[in-house]
Amino acid sequence: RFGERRAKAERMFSLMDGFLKNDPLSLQKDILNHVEYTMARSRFNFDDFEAYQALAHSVRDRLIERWHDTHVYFKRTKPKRLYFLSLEFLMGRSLTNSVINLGIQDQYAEALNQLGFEFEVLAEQEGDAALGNGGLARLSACQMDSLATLDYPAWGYGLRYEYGLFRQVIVDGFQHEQPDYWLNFGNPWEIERIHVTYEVKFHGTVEEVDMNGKKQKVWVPGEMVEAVAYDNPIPGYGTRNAINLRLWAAKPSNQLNLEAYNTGDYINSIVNRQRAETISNVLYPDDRNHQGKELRLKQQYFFVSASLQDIIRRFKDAHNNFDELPDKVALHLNDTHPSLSIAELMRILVDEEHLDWNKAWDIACKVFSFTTHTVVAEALEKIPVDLLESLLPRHLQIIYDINFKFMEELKKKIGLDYNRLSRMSIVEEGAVKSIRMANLAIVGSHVVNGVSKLHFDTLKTRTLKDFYELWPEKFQYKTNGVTQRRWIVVSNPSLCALISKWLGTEAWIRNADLLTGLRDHIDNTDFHQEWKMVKKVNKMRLAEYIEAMSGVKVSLDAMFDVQVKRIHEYKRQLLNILGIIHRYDCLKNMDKNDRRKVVPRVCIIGGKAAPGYEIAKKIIKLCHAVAEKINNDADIGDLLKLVFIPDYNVSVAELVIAGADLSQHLSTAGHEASGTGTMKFLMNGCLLLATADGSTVEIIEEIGSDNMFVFGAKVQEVAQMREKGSISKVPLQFSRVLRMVRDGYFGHEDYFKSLCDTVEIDNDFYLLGPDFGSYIEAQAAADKAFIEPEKWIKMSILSVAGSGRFSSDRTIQDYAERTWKIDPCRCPL
Ligand code: AZC
Repeated sequence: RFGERRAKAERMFSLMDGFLKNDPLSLQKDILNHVEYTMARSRFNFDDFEAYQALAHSVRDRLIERWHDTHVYFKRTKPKRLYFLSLEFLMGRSLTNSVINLGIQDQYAEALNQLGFEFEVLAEQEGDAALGNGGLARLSACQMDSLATLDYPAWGYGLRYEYGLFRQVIVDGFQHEQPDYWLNFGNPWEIERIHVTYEVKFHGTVEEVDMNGKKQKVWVPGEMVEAVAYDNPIPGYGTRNAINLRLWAAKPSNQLNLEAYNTGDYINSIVNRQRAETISNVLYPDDRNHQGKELRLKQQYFFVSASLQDIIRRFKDAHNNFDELPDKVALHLNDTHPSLSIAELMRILVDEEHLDWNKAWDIACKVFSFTTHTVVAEALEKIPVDLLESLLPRHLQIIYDINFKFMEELKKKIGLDYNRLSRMSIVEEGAVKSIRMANLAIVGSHVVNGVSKLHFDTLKTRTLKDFYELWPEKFQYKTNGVTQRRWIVVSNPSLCALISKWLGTEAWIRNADLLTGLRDHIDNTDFHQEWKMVKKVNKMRLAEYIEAMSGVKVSLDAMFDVQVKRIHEYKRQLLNILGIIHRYDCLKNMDKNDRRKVVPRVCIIGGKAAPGYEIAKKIIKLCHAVAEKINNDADIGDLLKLVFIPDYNVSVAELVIAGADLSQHLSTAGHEASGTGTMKFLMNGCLLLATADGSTVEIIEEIGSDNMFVFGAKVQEVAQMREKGSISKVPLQFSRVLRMVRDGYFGHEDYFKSLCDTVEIDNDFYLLGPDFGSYIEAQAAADKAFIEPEKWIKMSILSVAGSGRFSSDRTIQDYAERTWKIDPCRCPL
């Protein structure tokens, strides 16, 4: 039999002529084959979208080769693996990123040229994969890119939502949400694995059975759903490795409910089965508030159960003793969303693998690590006990058991300090008895991470103080990073070429620390000229986009000033808009002579508001109302424009960030855990106007506060100001612009009333009033710097030169060494 198998393998091997070839002619043949055999279109008649799809399929073939080899290699060498569990991944587009990471961009460009197509034009046909909300989700995507590039043996696990984050449509200045049915036209980047499926159980009861004289809990489920795997290859740059992002979709279970069929209700039983699919249907569009929704909990457990079954199966294929689990598997919880994994792993180890509780717990704690992305304790997830009891009865018992043991241990350490015990308990006894997911994650993990130095300090001294005092050794931070592959190489090709030229190497694409080399040319005027040209080209692209989206023509001489991110009160887009009103007001009161000295501005704002977040939606409307007034004021002309870019997403970000001169990061100090937009703008030579919050504090350390515009209350001051009340510190200009809004200068005064109320003196939680004066000063400093192009360009160069530390490669390496304890595993060529 062995001989037979071998002969078969040899024959198959001889039929394949090695790897796919990457010369332009072979690429052309492959693309045309896909036009004909995959798209079923005629080779003489296909449009740009079909060309994109055929192109994507040819890239996918090449990805699959590497992805296969990488798996085989991991399987053979059995390294310790990392499993990155996240309910959200904001991948954006894949085409350009893939060909760049595969190292075959030029070949493709040439191949397409000869066929009469332009690569960039086809790339525009791709829609975004938007399986996430904001910072946390894009961070996961950047980290996957770094894991692949640094050769770590890692897999990502997530959910394959049929509807990604809603599409934002603006009608009359109001946000409307439309479904993002991103799979409508097929998704060439995924591989459906119809044979990789697992049953996921819900509801039912827990029974106790006698097993060889030992009592054993058995969960008898009331509902079953099937999880099907969809694999998304993630290629590394400058390596053959391509890792996997496995996303689960829900399908009706194959375990037929025979009774329903036999009782004759055939139609209804099919309809009921079909309902299973709703579990993975839609991404919750709320990025901060996930409290107590049954479907959300179902999604979380569906995800956790499928992923853990898959992980444990793979572990058991290669190892036969669970003692080895912590040496072979690291499970990372990206925020609290996958925290049920801890209870699930305990259930598997104790109920199914019959390990003793203490042993299982010891293993679990060694395997899990956790990163929190939030600052305020109130934003931490809670699940009502009633809900959990009905949906996951066995897990509730396990969580109670975990908590009981934890409380016993805690009492031994801190005595009967009931206040503290109740704060730290996993179970919250309140009006609604709930499970605190963060507490579960902390208790069950061996490392708890913050996402910036400042965030870490906040966790230690405020949010997680009790836990920090108990287990200081558990707490770490890894300052976030973003991938320079996506945020320079893919999105800003002209800057990429310029950097490589002046550094004399492309090595910075794998080692961003080399960007500091740009400092060597800081006084070179040729370099400055080229730098300026690059920004100009990118501003042209952005100006065209703005005109197409909003009809507003903008001047390239103006400073492009951008604030793009989710709309939140703490991110203070309202401060920006009030600042713009102030600018407008000043311009209106200026004589001609003075106006001549003014730096023209194009203010660009973009971002989505959670559908139920009233105040955020009012901010969007206010932005449009103000824009309408300003943009139609012929007297002001090009001196000031305001545009709202609708439907902000990853691909829009690529365009906007590359074309920005100035970017704004205005969170009230102490509220932004990190912020990663800062890093993307920094890498693109855009100057930052920012509060000393989150990642900005570390950016200041790296490039110096004289290379950016820092303003506003510091973290320590914020607490004091809130205590004292801050009436005396609110400048007159602030009251004046607020009055303009209240008095209906921009119309809709009734609608904006509640928005204005949020920043009235006694109500101004995010301190817009007290920070207004220093905000206006920082804006003036930016204007002043902009009229000295030499100075501005140097600041811009120094921003990029200092951005190396904010590469996700650095973050991932740090996680690998200090948290996950994994080593690179590089698939040989
Ligand atoms: C965000 C934080 O708000 C942001 O400061 C941080 O940079 C980012 O995570 C990555 O760590 N948090 C979220 O996006 N949170 C959710 C639930 O979406």
